[in-house]
Amino acid sequence: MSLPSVPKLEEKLDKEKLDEALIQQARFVCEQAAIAAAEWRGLGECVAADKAAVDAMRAALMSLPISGKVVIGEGERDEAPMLYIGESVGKGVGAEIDIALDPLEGTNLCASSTANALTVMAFSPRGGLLHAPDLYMEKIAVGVEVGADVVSLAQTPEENLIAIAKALKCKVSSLQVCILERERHESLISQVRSCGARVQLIPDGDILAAITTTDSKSGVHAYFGIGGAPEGVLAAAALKVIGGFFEGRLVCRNEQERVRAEKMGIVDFSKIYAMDDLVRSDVIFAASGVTDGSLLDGVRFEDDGVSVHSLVMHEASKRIETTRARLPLSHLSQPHLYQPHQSLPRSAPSG
Ligand code: VTB
Repeated sequence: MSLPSVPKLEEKLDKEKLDEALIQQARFVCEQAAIAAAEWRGLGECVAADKAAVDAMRAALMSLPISGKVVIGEGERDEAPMLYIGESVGKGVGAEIDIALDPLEGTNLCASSTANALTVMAFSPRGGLLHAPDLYMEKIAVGVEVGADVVSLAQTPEENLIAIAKALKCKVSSLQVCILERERHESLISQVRSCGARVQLIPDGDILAAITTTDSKSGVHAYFGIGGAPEGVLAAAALKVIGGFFEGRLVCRNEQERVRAEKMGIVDFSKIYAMDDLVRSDVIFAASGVTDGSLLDGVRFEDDGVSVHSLVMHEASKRIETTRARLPLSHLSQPHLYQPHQSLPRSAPSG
């Protein structure tokens, strides 16, 4: 039996250098997609906004010195022209990276210029992320203060609420659960309310909803409900770094979806995926704000450039940071759409 070798100092430093480069690259990719999407804010054009984000994200990924493979993307090769699952991105040199991406999380939010549209991406070493098919996923997320093994999709919403209240030493009536406002959640919403807990309904954006549970000042104690499976893996990546708990269970609604899942090796739809099943190794998570939101500000178009607010996190180094990049106008993906009057100051100038 051989003992695992202790990495030499140079190897350790090389790994740190590589991680640092990947963190910067992940941030750069999200910034580029956010700027492109922001040019479509409020124009009511979901498809165009999404396409702009996808094109910009792909161009940015292609410029990186990585051997990247999209494992969570915009769909499969035959239905998505770009950033499809299995697509190779990057220059084909350097680190072998698996990539989960959501170029525009909340296309409706962007098209209607409402809060919390983001661009989101995660990098992981090859094999580090569950190759989740583009199906729905039942999800539950809580912050680190609730603790491990408190909530589970194997329990009813009532059991979960009682367990959370016990862990937080509060009453169920003090709890607030974030849920996507969808018809499919009518029964879940009434179950939560009949326990006495409160419900915060959101129109879209359940990656952010899961992240919000980790902020003890947010007033949101849990996220429950069914959203996209790709968004589930991205939420798990974020919670793995910040500290929090997430479970997911794929939802298969018809034969077509079952075949799609089977092609990706998934046959057991009763399986509950813990955070470590969804994200199996080190991970870098990055997000940039497109519209103003509770976590990140939206892109600001200013007279001589653009500013982008981003969050980057790295599991191994437990690094979590927000940054504000100012990029010159030459970085705009579609300069013809740039209008200086789109500048959105934080508060109206007085006088
Ligand atoms: C969620 C949410 C996304 O899709 O996963 C949701 O995070 C689920 O799909 O922002 P439906 O819209 O079909 O319910 C979004 O709302 C849009 O991608």
